[in-house]
Amino acid sequence: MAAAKSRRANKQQQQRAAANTAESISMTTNEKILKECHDLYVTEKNGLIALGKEVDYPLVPPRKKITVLLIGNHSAGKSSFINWYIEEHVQKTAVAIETQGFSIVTSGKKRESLTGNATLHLFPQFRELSEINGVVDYLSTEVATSKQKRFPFVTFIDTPGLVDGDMKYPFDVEKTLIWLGEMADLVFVFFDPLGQALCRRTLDIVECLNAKHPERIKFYLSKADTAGTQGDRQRVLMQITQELCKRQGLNRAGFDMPTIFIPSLTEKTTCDNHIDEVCETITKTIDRNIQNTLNTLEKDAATISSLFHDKLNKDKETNQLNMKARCRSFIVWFFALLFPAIYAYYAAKNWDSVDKINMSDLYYLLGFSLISLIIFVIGCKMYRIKRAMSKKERARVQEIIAYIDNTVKTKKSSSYQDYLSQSVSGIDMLNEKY
Ligand SMILES: Nc1nc2c(ncn2[C@@H]2O[C@H](COP(=O)(O)OP(=O)(O)OP(=O)(O)O)[C@@H](O)[C@H]2O)c(=O)[nH]1
Ligand SMILES: [Mg+2]
Repeated sequence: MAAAKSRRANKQQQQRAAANTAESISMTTNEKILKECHDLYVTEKNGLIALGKEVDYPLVPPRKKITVLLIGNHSAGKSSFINWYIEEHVQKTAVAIETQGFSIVTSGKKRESLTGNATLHLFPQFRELSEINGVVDYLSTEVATSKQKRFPFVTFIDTPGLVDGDMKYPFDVEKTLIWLGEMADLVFVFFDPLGQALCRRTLDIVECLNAKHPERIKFYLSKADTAGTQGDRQRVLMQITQELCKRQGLNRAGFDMPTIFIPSLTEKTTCDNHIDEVCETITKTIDRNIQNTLNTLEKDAATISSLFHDKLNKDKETNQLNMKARCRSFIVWFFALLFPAIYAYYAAKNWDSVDKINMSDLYYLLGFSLISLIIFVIGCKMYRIKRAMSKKERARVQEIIAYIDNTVKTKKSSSYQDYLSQSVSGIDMLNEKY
């Protein structure tokens, strides 16, 4: 009996190791794709961000990870879910109010805990949070080395458990959660059966977030194993759904609230566990992020290339206009010189001696000189030359266009192929080409 049990455990271990290896292979490809895309944006020489600046097309580097925000009432199991997902105990969990601030859990090379300021350095996208009084003191980051599931592509934000009543937070918790919810790719709302599942604060925030990005919000009945019998669970679900539907902003069609629980935290239960669906939702969002990154790269490369083409065309136009302006001015200057020349010719022809020069000749001379001067000034005014690119500058722009059209676009295509080859067979990909 014991031997059979150990054989089963061994088999399970082997299966898990195999699954992890398979996952790490696909992860390496995806990681490689995201890194390559990121590098195309940030490299010093010919980085898309630097090139975009030259043509007034501001760009931000693509995100390597998606952000998942977990909200819910106190003790709903938010921190336990993160620990379960990454298979590492980085977040404190207990029945007492545990998470009192905002904790960012991200993957890295070394286990490390960062304070608020260090967090803002690591995640500049959160800098705006410092405008909300007191938040930075309650902000931290946990860097974990886990490579489990899709953790290398996810940044979790664990939030303080919400409670109603007199509980005072040392910062504006609603405002902070709404701000975080707007920048997150996914917002998981955990309702637990025993706790204050219908906490007004949680519902207010969810309603506010749902108004803007309903597709990002996913509701779960967490710790579902603690709900008692199947009938009790049904009643809890009904109660929560009714309470949610009372709010106009949350009364939507196709409402779904899967039941989830952490397998290791439960004894025997007959409850259905849909925790794998949560992982699937994360995986789908990561995959969408990779596709979005590649699509954005394609769009940005095309836009920058066309802006540099415009720059070349504009320069060509400027050169043509400059040439026209030069020709016009030269013609006008020619006439400016022609009048005094004709006058000088006739004067020289009829000139006998200095004594014979009379006043009218001098007036003619002055008149012609004045007319020439006026024509000359008109010529100068017409000589309006705009700055055009030097030969060297034109060559550089052409080089940039060639780099984007050849190197960047080729890299994007090969990255797409690599990405698709993880899920689609070679034959299908060949068909795609035609
Ligand atoms: N039975 C069972 N217990 C769970 C489950 N998830 C979490 N718990 C327990 O519930 C308690 C609270 O879990 P936490 O993960 O700390 O909850 P939290 O939402 O982070 O709580 P706060 O940080 O206070 O907001 C802990 O004692 C966990 O062990 C679950 O799925 N099933
Ligand atoms: Mg917690």
